[in-house]
Amino acid sequence: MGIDMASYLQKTRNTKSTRIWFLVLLVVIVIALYMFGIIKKGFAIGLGVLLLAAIGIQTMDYDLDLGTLWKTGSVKESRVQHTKDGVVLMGDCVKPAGKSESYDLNCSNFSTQAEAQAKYDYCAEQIAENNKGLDRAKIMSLDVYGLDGNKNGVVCEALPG
Ligand SMILES: [Ca+2]
Repeated sequence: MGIDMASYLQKTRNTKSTRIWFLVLLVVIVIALYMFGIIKKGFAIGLGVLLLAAIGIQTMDYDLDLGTLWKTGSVKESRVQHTKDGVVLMGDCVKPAGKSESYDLNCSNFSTQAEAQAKYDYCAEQIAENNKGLDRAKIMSLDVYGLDGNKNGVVCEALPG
């Protein structure tokens, strides 16, 4: 029984929904502490805002690297995402979830092949930097923005050079 519980906790500890519920619980506690007069209104509001922001971050399809966020102040640059196979994607090379995301890129977003290739190469470089030991073929197969249908490392082959 003890072991089951431990493995259950191990499994749930890092899942997003667990973290969100934990944060919601903290919000409830802050509200309760304020209602019982244990903490001051300003403090309660401050904490509440922080917790709600944390919940907002958790509900996105990526995490934020807080160190980078602190340094750059940019959410876009601080995005961190782990693919199914454990590859780390960072910053504006994070793979967008849906096609509607404003930062999703398609070949139609570029006017020349070189422009699209530059973006792809930049992300391939970033991925290599953040994932030491990952080989080139694996990076090509990731094709973060889906610009390289045949995964040969040359993107948007239909665009003018
Ligand atoms: Ca291609």
